[in-house]
Amino acid sequence: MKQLVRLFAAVIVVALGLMYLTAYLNSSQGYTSGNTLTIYNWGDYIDPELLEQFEEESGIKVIYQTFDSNEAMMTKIAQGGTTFDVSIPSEYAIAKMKEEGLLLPLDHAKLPNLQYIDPSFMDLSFDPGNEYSIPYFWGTVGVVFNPDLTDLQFESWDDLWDKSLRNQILLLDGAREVIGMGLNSLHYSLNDTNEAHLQEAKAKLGKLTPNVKAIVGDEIKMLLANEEAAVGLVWSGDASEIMSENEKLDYIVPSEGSNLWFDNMVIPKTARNIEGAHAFINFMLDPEHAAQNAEYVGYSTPNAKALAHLPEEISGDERFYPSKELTSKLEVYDNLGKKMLAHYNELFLEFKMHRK
Ligand code: SPD
Repeated sequence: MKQLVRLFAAVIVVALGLMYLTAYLNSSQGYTSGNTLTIYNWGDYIDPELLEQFEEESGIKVIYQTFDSNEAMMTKIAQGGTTFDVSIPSEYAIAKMKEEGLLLPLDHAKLPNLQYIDPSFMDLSFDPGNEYSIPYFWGTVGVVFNPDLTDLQFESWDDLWDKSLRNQILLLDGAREVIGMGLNSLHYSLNDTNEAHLQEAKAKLGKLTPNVKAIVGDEIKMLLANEEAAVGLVWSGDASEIMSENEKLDYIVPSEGSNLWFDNMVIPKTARNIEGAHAFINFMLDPEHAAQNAEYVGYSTPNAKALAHLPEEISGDERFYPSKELTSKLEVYDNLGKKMLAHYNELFLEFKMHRK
């Protein structure tokens, strides 16, 4: 018994020691307990040097976690039990999170760098007045292809169904993107909710199966750059990163139309450090930081002043900074409502299972 008591006392002493040491280490770096900021972002979606710089400048310690889909992120925030201070959802997810009371309103007086955002990215229909969200990156969905491995030019989504592409296509793991591609290939809207059209898209996607090598997350970039497949359905920023690794590859947005998307910074209702969250958002809006981030991750910045800091080969590349004429032909995802979004996810799951 005495031994048990001694063991218990020893465990308590070690635990207290560790707590003291952590608090000391944090305070010696300028952090105080409670002065942390928990960021919940997509994978591969920030230059880690910027996180270090923010920590140094603000004295706030960053805790960083990632997600791989809007759906996973929304579920985690809605479940509660988390303390995320900043997250970066896409437009339809922002509309849904607003509707479900999952976001806190922003104080624009604490975001002076908001002045640098190109006005065409402000005040969009999913968040009028940017009451809850601030532009981070934007882009399109399209096809990246390797001309050494295929002769196709990919003007149309239908090219993906070409027999020569057997086991040669990688798809990004996104329900809206894959079902949207099926709908667009049939000349339907990627926000279509007509059940007959959705079933038609599902049947058409089923016929794509022999050509699909894998449905993957961020590793799609490495696989395509290493020429493990000829073609990928990707977000434009990933295409830009792949192409900086392997210059042979090219990116197009098919002629039937595609998705124009916006990822914005928000403060979820789980936030504990609202002051710090505003400081971080403002830090990321600084033109030099926004340019550094865009150059690192390969995605397109909505920060007009940041563009001036980017090399012309990036800011002038129409594949990733397309003209207003092209973007006006693209569709932004609508918030289709809880039931319809769940239905899209179900159809996507069935497509994935059908492949096995
Ligand atoms: N590495 C992942 C980057 C995430 C890009 N978000 C695109 C969302 C489109 N709805």
